[in-house]
Amino acid sequence: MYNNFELDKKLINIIPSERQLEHQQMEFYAFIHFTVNTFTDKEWGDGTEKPEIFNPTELDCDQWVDACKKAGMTGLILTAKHHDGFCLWPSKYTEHSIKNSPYKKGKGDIVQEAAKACKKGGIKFGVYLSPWDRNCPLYGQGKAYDDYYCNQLTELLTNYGELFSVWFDGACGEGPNGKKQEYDWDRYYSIVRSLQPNACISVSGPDVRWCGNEAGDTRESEWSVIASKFTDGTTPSDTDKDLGSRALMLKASSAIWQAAEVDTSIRPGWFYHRKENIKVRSLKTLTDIYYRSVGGNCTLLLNIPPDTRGLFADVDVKRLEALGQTIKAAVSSCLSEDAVFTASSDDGKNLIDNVKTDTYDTYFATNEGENTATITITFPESRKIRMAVIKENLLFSQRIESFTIECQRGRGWKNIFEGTTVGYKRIARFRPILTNAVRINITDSRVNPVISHIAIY
Ligand code: FUL
Repeated sequence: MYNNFELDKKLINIIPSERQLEHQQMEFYAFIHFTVNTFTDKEWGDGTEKPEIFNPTELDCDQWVDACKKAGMTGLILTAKHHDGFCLWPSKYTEHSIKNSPYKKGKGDIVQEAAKACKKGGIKFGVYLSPWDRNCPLYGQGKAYDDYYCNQLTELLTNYGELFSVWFDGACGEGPNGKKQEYDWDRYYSIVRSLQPNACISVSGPDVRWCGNEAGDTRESEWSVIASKFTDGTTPSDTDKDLGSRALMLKASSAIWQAAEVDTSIRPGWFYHRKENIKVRSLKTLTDIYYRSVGGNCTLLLNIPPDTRGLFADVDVKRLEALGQTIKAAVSSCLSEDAVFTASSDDGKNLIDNVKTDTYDTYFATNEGENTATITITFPESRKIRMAVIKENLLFSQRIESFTIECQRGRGWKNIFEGTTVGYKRIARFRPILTNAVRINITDSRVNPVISHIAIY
């Protein structure tokens, strides 16, 4: 028996909720930062901006959705209100909104336009509603502001169809009267749960965790089973390097399921600035972020800011399309579909061939306590391989601690990849190599590995 069995048995009881699982399966979706800042060329408005300056001349949410879909995205989250307090929908509770702007002569509703475009395009929709409001005079006055915020939340959660994410930003600065607000998070959460029970409450909320940076950096070992409190009374921070290793979990007094979301922008800023047209991230950088996040047990929330016309700039559109093509091409021909899979051992009921199909309905597992496994994939003839995809069945938690990939060279085996966590999905990329067979060695796992899918490309 291996050392950590008792701890591991506890940890594998922690699994995602249905909404968390559905959210993770979305993999890659868009963030849209759009407000008065787009017109003032700023990143943070101070709330004194005049609604008259908000005037997108060619706004077309179908263009956004189309570009997102070409990139392979499955949803879109819109900043309905950023820190400046300006609302992209005609909220009943403030004059600081689109209804006092020249856009559609005050009759516009961009939350509605975006929601409709998503529905039409078949992708999901979510909202960002900044709790920090630098315009609202009630900000910093406790319940009075919470009432205001909850009223706005209720408008967004009732009038725009089903939402997949309600994204709460943790930023909490001073309001117009120099005061800070203590947010009544529990009250906000209960509104989301009652009005949009399927939506994930993201970032400053229980369902989806901020990855800890806005640069697109990822952890080598990304755990979704994480410590939420330690025995000494302290709590971990989203920016900690280690959130879920066994060594850390030994010090935890409670643990939860929370997968990481990588939020980053296609440009240096979150909002559009013309001078950043030459700083749109390269295809190589974006591809790398995609593989490290979606292929590293995270979801990817990539921001694309519309310009003053209300459209994505041409360079961004082209970059998104190229990204989508690159991602798609990489998995266009699966080399393991007709290969023979064998496993060093199994639990007698879960055949190794189950991993050929990408579903949680079937899976491969070893016996309890057998925390290692070797899966051999033999091709009908030698093939040039460059990538392996491994997925755990998250209904059985996240278990794999480490693995290696080898390929057959002559009579021996050559190590081509070493990894730690797998989780929802691990995309292992390596230098293209010609081989007859691949071996995936699960070198350590909690209790026993439960794998839903393996594919070689
Ligand atoms: C931060 C904000 O201050 C930025 O403007 C942006 O919205 C980012 C996603 O979250 O907290």
